[in-house]
Amino acid sequence: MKIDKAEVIVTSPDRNFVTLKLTTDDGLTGLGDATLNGRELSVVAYLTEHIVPLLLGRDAHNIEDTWQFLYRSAYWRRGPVTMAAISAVDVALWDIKAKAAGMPLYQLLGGASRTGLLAYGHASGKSLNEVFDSVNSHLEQGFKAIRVQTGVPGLESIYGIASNKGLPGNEGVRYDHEPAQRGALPAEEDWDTRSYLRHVPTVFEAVRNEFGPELPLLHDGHHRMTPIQAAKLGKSLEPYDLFWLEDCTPAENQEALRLVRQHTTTPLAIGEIFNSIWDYQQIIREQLIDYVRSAVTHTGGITHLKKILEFAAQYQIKSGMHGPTDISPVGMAAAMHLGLAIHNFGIQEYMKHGDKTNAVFEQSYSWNNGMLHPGNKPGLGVELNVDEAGKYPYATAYLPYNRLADGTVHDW
Ligand code: EZ4
Ligand code: CO
Repeated sequence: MKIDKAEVIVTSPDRNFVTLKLTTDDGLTGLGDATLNGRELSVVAYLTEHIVPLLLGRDAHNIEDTWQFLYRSAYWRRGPVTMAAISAVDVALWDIKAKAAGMPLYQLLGGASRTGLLAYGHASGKSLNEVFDSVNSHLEQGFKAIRVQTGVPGLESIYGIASNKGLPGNEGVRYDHEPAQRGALPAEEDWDTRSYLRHVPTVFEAVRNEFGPELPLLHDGHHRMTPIQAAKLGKSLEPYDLFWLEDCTPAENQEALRLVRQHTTTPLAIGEIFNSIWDYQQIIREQLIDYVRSAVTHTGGITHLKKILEFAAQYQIKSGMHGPTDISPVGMAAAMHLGLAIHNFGIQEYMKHGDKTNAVFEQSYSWNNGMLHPGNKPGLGVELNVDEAGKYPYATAYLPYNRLADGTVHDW
């Protein structure tokens, strides 16, 4: 079974997505997600110029060998662009292998370890009232775990707050929470860590009082704190029993988390911008985190993320795969198959895609009573509707960035 055709498809329903489609000589097709929010075309170039020519004629069954060949033969290893490109190849090959076997992909990964995947959604609001409304609306949708992001007094526009502007063509319809914005330049947001550290615990206190002790609550610090600030936040959130505090520090400096860990029992999750096992080596070995945030899409595919998660399992660290809307339905399906199969599944982030995206990517995964399931179609269970995809050409979009009050650029 040889790879006969490799196409890179860029489409922008609601937002930009990059998809790799492989076709074998016996007519099977496989899809892989290569979307890198705000830097999509760099992955398109990496795939088109440097990977597609290497794939044609290769045995589609040799997934591990293809992974090692692409990773090692480049010489220049790792990095978000390279690893997103390798991920797309890897997932497309798993899709093909599972279709060839006539099985849903999770069967090839060891079979189901559970009946469904606990998923969390994104509640947010500028004011406490808006936060409560958003939590209520998520409960009505069936979510059994909820991330809470809140506005901070004095800051106009910050990460994690859904805008009521909506998407182009769907103005006025809230779309939780889409940070990238179409336009020629990145939007500028505000930041002040001291105000944030003062305000956030008051919001979690109010949310706990309103919604009770049982609901799992999560929060994303989005890389803004120093280790000692993160330690302080973790400690001040302890009474509200968070499921996790995410990306509290930038963590390029893995040792930073030692200090956070020494001061707080709030569980820590990190890694959505990591791209290989080497980003995790120290923090897993030293048990500095509780959840691995990597997405299949950004961490070298199922082949590589499975290795990270198996390493994590030795230390009782669980999965908490990244699942924002910038992971395409192809990437989400890959996460669901992997999450269903591994023993140390923790939780899956799930932001529902918009209607246009759902029309481009025909899905067989399901959302029922707060739980996700990848479905039982052979392969990943996602197909790309080429006619729908063709309606939405690439549109320049950037993630925002941050400045402090004095104009200093800060981590976003
Ligand atoms: O900002 O995926 O936990 N989720 C997140 C996301 C990220 C976006 C960046 O592309 O932090 O909202
Ligand atoms: Co995050």
